[in-house]
Amino acid sequence: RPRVFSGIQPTADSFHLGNYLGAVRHWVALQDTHDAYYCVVDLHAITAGHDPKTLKQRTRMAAAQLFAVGLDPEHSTLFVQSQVPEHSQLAWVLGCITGFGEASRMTQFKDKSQKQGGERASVGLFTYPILQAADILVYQANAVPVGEDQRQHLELSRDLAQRFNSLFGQTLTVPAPHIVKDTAKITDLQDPTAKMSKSSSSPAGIINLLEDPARSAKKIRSAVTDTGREIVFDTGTKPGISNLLTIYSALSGRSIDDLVAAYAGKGYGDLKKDLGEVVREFVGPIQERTRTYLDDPAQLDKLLAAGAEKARVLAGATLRTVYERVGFFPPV
Ligand code: AQP
Repeated sequence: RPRVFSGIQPTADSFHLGNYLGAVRHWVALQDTHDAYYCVVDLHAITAGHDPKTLKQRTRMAAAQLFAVGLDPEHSTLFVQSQVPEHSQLAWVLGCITGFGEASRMTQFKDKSQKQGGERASVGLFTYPILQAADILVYQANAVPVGEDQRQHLELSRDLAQRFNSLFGQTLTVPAPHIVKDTAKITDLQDPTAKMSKSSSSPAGIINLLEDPARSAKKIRSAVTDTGREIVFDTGTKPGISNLLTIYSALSGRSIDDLVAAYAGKGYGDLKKDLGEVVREFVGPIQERTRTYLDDPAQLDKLLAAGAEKARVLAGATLRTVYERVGFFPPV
């Protein structure tokens, strides 16, 4: 079976609908057809400053949500990045074959470092995409389910795999992006031309999986919509309504065409009210299952430890070959 790898940062208490629809939902689908490795990337989560206690709690919350939305430990491997040291070890090697200019071209670094005051941004934030490449390559993953915003980072992972192979001999699998077009970018409810984002959206722009659905419904009612009154799907001229239709369609399983036909002659208010209800029905069971996992942290930690153990078998094998090809001394 082809292998997939993907990761998510524990940088907030809850995932938002962009994380879920752009990435995590596909993780669940792929576990039936692929050899699936998924990771809560806590090493990435310290690149922009953090609170140690919150980090541990958010790591558990991320894992609980992932199990709650349908990751099944029998069908996929879920683990915490810092429990598998091979990620960092491979990242060092990859960092040594990455050009400084090449890393400087990453647009996410440019955006995020600006927010951190330019020069004061951490070196960890700068090398973030190299660690991400190591995450993927250490599992020899064939495909990586991510949202559109991660395309450039994935391109770097491919370049680094190819470069390593040409320098040291065929070792690393070159991964392909797995980006599902329909939900590749969920946008901010208050600024429908920007992506919904933990770090840059205002609270009113984000729908969180774990928030009170009444709050989500209120945010949807206040979502910025477009001029005109007709409900049509056109991301160019109607980004606000199109975003709401995308979310509605993905959560309800109804096609966009079906929704547009159903709302012909109705107003934005009707669509928003119904979408609030769709969100409520969708998140209810997820919130309940998440609570069940969080109520038993010892059991949750055990599931994650088992995941890490399984991940280390694969990661260790890749790292041993990499070390040997690079010319390091054999392990003592
Ligand atoms: N708005 C989005 N639409 C579609 N997919 C999205 N993803 C994130 N936002 C959207 C996808 O979610 C996955 C998790 O990525 P992450 O944990 O690295 O978070 P992120 O990309 O950093 O998510 P945020 O919310 O946007 O956080 P900040 O603000 O820190 O950048 C990835 O696969 C991503 O593509």
